[in-house]
Amino acid sequence: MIGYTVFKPVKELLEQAIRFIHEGDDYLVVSHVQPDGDAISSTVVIGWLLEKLGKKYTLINEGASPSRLHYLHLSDTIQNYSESKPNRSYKRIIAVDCADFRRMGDVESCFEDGYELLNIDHHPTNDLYGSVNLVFSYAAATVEILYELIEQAGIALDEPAATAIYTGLLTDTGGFRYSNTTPRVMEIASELLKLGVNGHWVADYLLERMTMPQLKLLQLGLSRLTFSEDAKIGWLYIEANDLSATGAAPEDLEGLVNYARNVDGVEVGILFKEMKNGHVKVSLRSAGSADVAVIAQSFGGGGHVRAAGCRLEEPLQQSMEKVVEAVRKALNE
Ligand SMILES: [Mn+2]
Repeated sequence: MIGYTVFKPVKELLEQAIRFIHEGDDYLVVSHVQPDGDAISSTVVIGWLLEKLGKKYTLINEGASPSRLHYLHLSDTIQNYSESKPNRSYKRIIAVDCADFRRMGDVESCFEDGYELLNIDHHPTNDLYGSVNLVFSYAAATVEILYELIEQAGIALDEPAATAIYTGLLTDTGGFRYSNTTPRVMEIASELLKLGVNGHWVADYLLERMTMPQLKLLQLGLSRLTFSEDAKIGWLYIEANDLSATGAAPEDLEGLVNYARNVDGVEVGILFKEMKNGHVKVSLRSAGSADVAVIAQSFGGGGHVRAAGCRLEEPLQQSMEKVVEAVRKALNE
């Protein structure tokens, strides 16, 4: 756990972040590679805030936004760095939902020398790489911190901003089901509903609806589901050409790992995703008895106690053996 908040009261840190936002007038807002619901929501909420304050800003991420999040206000203005690079550099950066500097990917190449960065995040593994760090690991999502920030700044939320915050909360709590669903999360969600957010529509659209390619990918994944002898570890894998074979989008992999973890008796579920370059992306989910953040960190990754990830520069088969073995060891400790 990051002990930073122990030394500085929350309010003081929020004020420091608000000063950072007021001081400049031209910002680059960036989230992590392969952005998820919280990443995109946080990006557009900062965009909304900067717009309110009359600041100039550019929203950018390495990689495309999940198409399902197109309904979010300003989401169509997020640039995809892999497709078009800005022909200028930026002095003031706001990074959201990025546990470490590398998570921003190549976007860092448009940071000016001597740049100043506001780091807003909720990952316990955040290494405080910003000039100002607003990092609260008790927050369920980065948007939860943004809600507190906007409230502290005395700015009234409207429905589009509220819908974005609600979206980030919903996705990072797995539909208000994970252990990070605190009383505070529900209080904030309640306030957002009062502002006109259509909670039923957002939940149905993001969590229930499936595209046909998404279903085909799920079928394929389930057909490969494997368990350890004691059935405490479950894992499945997706090969590099499976996405194109099924027509599924990268974001359709989200949630797949839960099918491995959700089985009675399983302590850790793992999804192995083979990338086009042969490297393997690993998602780990724990039912509670293993700290998967520690396991992910031992492979150079990170995350939370119950949800973490890492990458291995090794073939799929070897990666699976290594990670399953590390999980086995962790469970037997
Ligand atoms: Mn998040």
